[in-house]
Amino acid sequence: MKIGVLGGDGYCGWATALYLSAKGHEVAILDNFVRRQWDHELGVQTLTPIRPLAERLRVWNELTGRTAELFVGDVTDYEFLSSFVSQFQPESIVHFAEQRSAPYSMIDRKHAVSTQVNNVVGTLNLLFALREIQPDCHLVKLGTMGEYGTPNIDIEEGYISIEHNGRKDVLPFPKQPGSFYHLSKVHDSHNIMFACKIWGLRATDLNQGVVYGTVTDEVAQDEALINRFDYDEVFGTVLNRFCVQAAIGHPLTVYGRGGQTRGFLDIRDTVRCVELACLHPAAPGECRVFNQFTEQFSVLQIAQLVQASGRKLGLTVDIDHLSDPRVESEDHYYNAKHSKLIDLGLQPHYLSDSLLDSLLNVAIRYRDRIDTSMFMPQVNWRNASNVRRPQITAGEKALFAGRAT
Ligand code: NAD
Ligand code: USQ
Repeated sequence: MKIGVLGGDGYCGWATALYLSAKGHEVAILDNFVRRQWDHELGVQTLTPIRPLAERLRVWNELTGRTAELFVGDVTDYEFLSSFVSQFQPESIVHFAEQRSAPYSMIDRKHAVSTQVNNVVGTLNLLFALREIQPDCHLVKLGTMGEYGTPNIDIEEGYISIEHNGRKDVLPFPKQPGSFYHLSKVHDSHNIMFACKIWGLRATDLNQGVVYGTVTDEVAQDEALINRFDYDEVFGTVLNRFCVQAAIGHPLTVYGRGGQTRGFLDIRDTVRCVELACLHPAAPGECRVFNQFTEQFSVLQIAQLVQASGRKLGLTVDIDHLSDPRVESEDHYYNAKHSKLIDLGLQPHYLSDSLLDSLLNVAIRYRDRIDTSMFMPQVNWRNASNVRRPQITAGEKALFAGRAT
């Protein structure tokens, strides 16, 4: 298939673009590198030294003889986005190109607004571009499990049958998101559902859980293809953060009691789920929702698993309970359905000792790049405006040290 990967310089997008390319699909990557700018703004960097996109794409194409293409630009720029759709004429578009950090969206008004403008306008532009230029193209949009929040009932895949005052209907599952970022995904979902209904577009909203891991078969083929491994308090996801903390003997930063339960998946399953969605497109006018995760854990369970694996590798791993900087339930019921991707053939990678060992080993390998000032949370949900202390990255410290001598 011809598949456009929007946000292909990012964590999920890069792994997905290479996987789809390796499977023989004709892939085009679109990105405006704004995520690299956000890292500069925050003074953070990925644990792994990622190369510039043009360089890693050239290495991939040379290594495999494929011809994955690159389009540099912003999805909130309609002229650019529509010219991409006209030129590439994709059969599927996988849309990862959003600001995806909950803490980033909670820093202050400016970051809340920029997150929602970037995400909602980008997706709205894409819906209009598809309608105008390529209405049969299947939109595979990355949503999030966090759209649902943590209701005291089972979470269905997108829709719920309700009986009310003697009448029945199937309605969108209620949404109770926990950050301005998660809210942007809810707004996207509503816009996508509406566009499918009025224009007959076809879409799959992948409500993804928290992703972990960094190595996929494709990025393992050359050091230049290495993927991101974020561990800072704004962009680092919880299991990746805990592995980096364990690698240098820093206590694991469990927020509150740690009973917060979420759906999780290995990045190797992210890429497979996306391909399954592309190969089995939604029908015209249909807006499907798949819950994209493979297992659910509480944050404390995750910390205990990392602790046990770390100890086997001879690491000292303590668990700290910090006051929770977020407003979220620390103990709650959680049971989310996730059978639709399994029905399409997904064979999950479950979180195992060997995977934790390999994640810890990646963290140990790059331990010289670990900056401990990125561990403690500085963005607090209760503040209207968070002042983040200026941070100096490990790389900058080395540069300054070099200059001083
Ligand atoms: P990421 O920040 O690593 O990658 C996002 C990419 O999109 C970046 O390369 C960025 O430069 C690009 N981008 C952002 N706005 C853009 C714009 N306006 N125009 C062009 N490019 C733009 O994020 P990720 O972890 O790969 O997440 C990708 C998607 O998956 C997001 O939509 C996120 O909400 C969703 N998701 C991620 C996770 C996770 O755990 N990482 C979990 C659930 C859902
Ligand atoms: N947490 C800790 N300690 C930490 C970091 C996080 O206890 O050091 C807790 C958080 O309080 C939260 C849970 O771990 O309860 C998950 O936090 P996270 O930062 O790993 O994930 P989250 O903010 O939910 O966001 C990530 C991605 C986002 C995606 C979401 C999927 O950044 O793009 O949408 O996972 S979901 O959680 O299902 O909404």
